[in-house]
Amino acid sequence: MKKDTKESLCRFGVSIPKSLIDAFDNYIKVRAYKNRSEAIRDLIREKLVEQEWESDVHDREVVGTITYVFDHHKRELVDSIIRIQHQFADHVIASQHVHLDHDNCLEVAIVKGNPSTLRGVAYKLKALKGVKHCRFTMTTTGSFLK
Ligand code: NI
Repeated sequence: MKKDTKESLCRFGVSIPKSLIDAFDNYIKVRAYKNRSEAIRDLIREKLVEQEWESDVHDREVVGTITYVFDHHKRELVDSIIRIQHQFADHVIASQHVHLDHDNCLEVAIVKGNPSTLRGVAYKLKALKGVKHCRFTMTTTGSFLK
């Protein structure tokens, strides 16, 4: 039997103060949404992904990226980064290194696993001396979202 991939849509009415919907319409215009529906769906998905990362609510597998910029001349920094990546080899599923200039490197580590472990990896990288900036992005495997 062919699997039905098209999910039925549910319509609902919401009462919102005029000033709030005006502000929302401005929000969706700036973000290039064609209509309110996709903007609202995205906001709902965003909150559901946030909930996935609350490990005390769900112990789901999540994915994220850790982006960090560092000076590769700093003593032992590169060794420390590699040590952390090996320590969490089951969680760091890929990484990409870019030489930005003579001194600076940018690396992106793609991480997968339970939320608290991934946070731990990001915190360890961020705390290293010589890491100038570190941004941790939490996203989803997509399995629980439509
Ligand atoms: Ni480099």
